[in-house]
Amino acid sequence: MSAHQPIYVTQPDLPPLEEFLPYLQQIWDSRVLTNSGPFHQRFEAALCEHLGVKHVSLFTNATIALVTALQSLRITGEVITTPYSFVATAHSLLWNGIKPVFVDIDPVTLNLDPAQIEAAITPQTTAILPVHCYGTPCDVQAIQRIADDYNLKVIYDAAHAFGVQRQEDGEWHSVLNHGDLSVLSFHATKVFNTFEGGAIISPDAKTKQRIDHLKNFGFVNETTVVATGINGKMSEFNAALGLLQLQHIAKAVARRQAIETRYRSLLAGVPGLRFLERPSTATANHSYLPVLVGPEFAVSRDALYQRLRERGVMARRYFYPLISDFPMYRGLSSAHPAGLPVARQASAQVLCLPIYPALEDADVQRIAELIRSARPEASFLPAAAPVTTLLAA
Ligand code: T4K
Repeated sequence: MSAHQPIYVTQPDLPPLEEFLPYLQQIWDSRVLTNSGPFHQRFEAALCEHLGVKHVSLFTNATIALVTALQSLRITGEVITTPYSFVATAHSLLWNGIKPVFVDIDPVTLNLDPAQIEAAITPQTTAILPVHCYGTPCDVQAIQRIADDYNLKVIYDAAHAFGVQRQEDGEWHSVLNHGDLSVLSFHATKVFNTFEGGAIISPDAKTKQRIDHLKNFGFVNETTVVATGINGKMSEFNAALGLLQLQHIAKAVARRQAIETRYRSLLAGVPGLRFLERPSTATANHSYLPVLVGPEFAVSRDALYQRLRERGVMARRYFYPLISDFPMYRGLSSAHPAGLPVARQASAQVLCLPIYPALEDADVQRIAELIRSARPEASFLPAAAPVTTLLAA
């Protein structure tokens, strides 16, 4: 790592360019650039196979996919969601004229706390929008029980959960099969990227068809429009890249895992620093590496963030501020800080360390040393000595 080369929280993983050129050649030859072309269809089929899901609808990004997922299930009124996420989660509700109702998160997983959900349900509640934060699965069974009891839909924001599986009855199954719909992101910063991209996972062909109509303006054929759809289509370029990226994802996740293991061992036992526990009943994609910087750590979270930045290490505070603190949300009664103590504390303590396949072991070592050696800045003047005394001395 050169002193002049910043290290960012992530760096997109790309295949060797020469591997992508034949795909580009096919697009140039066919002149089919978008509108469900051959790569789009092949990528959807390959994703179903790779992820172990029934139906995939590709999208231009996860935000439009979330907006469309809510439309497809005709969600209205109020939706219960987490304040501890990227702002797109709640924005997708406002874009549909739906009122977000924030409830607190679980202190271990940092996902929506099922124990808080019931108290937030009103006659206007139609759905729950949880997030598998950092790829850690939500308590899908508890959430489904509540949804069944109150006849609510569940849409998972699974932007972080590419490839994550849960152990169920002794077998491994995709976490994306839970709820009514799940939404993936293939943004450049995600563990699996198509530059920009996203997808909705649906359980049956009819739902997929409705979603596919909605992402194509509502067209069902050349002359018939059945819904107020949007343009959410993924292009052939992104789909072709995704198809190729699938060949490399296993190696990328393995490298991420090795990096996480290294960080954990180098930073083991540092007072006040806590890694999130990984549930043994789920696989991890190592998309993010959050640590919680508690009061026993040598310096505050923000001082550590600043110390790293000054030395070219751009760790990020995902997710600070809380969504509920942004201007378009903070007037909601559910946004009041008193109701969200766990989310508030996590947001004040979290720091996501750089993790991506090209990150070198020496970089991890240096970042860990920078964290281990953090000390409060020495104050310039002794605290008790007034300036006049010093001048007189
Ligand atoms: N739901 C959840 C739970 C999400 O986390 C997200 C997105 C969404 C929904 C919406 O998904 P999309 O509609 O985006 O598909 C980033 C991403 O832009 C965003 O996609 C992501 N979550 C969020 C957690 O992180 P920023 O503002 O932190 O991105 P940025 O540009 O600062 O990138 C972080 C670092 O990554 C840069 O410092 C350098 C590196 N980088 C970034 C890009 C874009 C690169 O090396 N190359 C690149 O092309 O939001």
